Amino acid sequence: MPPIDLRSDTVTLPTAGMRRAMAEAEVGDDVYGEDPSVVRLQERTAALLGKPAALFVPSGSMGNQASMHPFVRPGDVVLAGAGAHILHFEGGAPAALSGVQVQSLGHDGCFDGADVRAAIHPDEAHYAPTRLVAVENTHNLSGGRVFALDRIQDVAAAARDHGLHLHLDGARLWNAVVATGTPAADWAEPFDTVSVCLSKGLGAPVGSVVCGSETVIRRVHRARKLMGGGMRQAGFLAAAGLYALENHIERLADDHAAARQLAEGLAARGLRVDPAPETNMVMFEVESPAAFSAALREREVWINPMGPGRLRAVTHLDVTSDDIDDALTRIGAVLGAGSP
Ligand code: TLP
Repeated sequence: MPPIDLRSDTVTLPTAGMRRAMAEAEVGDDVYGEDPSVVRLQERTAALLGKPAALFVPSGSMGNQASMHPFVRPGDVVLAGAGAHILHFEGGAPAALSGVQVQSLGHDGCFDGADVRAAIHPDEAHYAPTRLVAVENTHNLSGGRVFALDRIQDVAAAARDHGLHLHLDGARLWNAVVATGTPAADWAEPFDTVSVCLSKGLGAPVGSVVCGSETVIRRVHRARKLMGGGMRQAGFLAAAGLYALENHIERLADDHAAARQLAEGLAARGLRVDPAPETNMVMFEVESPAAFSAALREREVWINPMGPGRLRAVTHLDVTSDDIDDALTRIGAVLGAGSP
């Protein structure tokens, strides 16, 4: 029985076309700025996001951390939505690498300008300076939720009024683009820095790109160096990213349809689940997520627990609609066995 891996959209393997693009990539030493494939990837991503400049980085985590590091000082406060990846899943990097504290806002990963205004500390000696606002779109822990554009604009206005740097963790911005039909540049417009991933739904093996103004990206470049993220013949990876941008954005609609198919099937089997996920993630509730995940694993359905009482299933390039039907049959068998 072949495994059906729904742990994350990070598990995809490069397609034949992507492998060919990698094998044939023109490369050079990117620390000297001499890798033509990296330069092309940066230019292409910057154009898609409507920003003047871009920088290829090894991971989404580094994209976020290198985007924040130059614009904060130790002791500062970063405001971010409840459940933000930067707070929960980056190994404490905001504190460890930049000395900042992250303060959560709102519910389900989303918040409003009023939340930002209310959270900003007074300019008085008792308080840590509030310096930066980070938005995550789509929002992972709330199940791939899209952060509505009008709310982002409201947040951006509040940030601008108070001179705060505005960062977008757009690891899955492409999913928001496809789910809403709103172009990437519109989502990116209010932000000073935007980090987008190539290695989530787009199916590239490695890499993210940070976009912003020339001045901002020069500073992010220094932070990337500081964090050890300069790469040499990185064009092999950039070629995979370019291939992904050309070939794998529109097809995210298939992942969204597969997520809806899975959610409807789980609801039909009596599980507590949002039957209409917005993008490619399905959160569902069980009493013992670890035991349920282990029972699924025995039947070769790989789904990880995600927070108390919940599991997260993610659809991606390497699962088909038939795989979802198979997964539902196997999940039904686990439930039928009274487990757990
Ligand atoms: N998310 C991973 C895990 O780290 C949880 C996943 O499986 O979803 N921002 C967001 C919103 C992310 O979801 C992730 C990865 C990152 C940043 C970090 O990207 P990488 O893993 O490339 O450092």
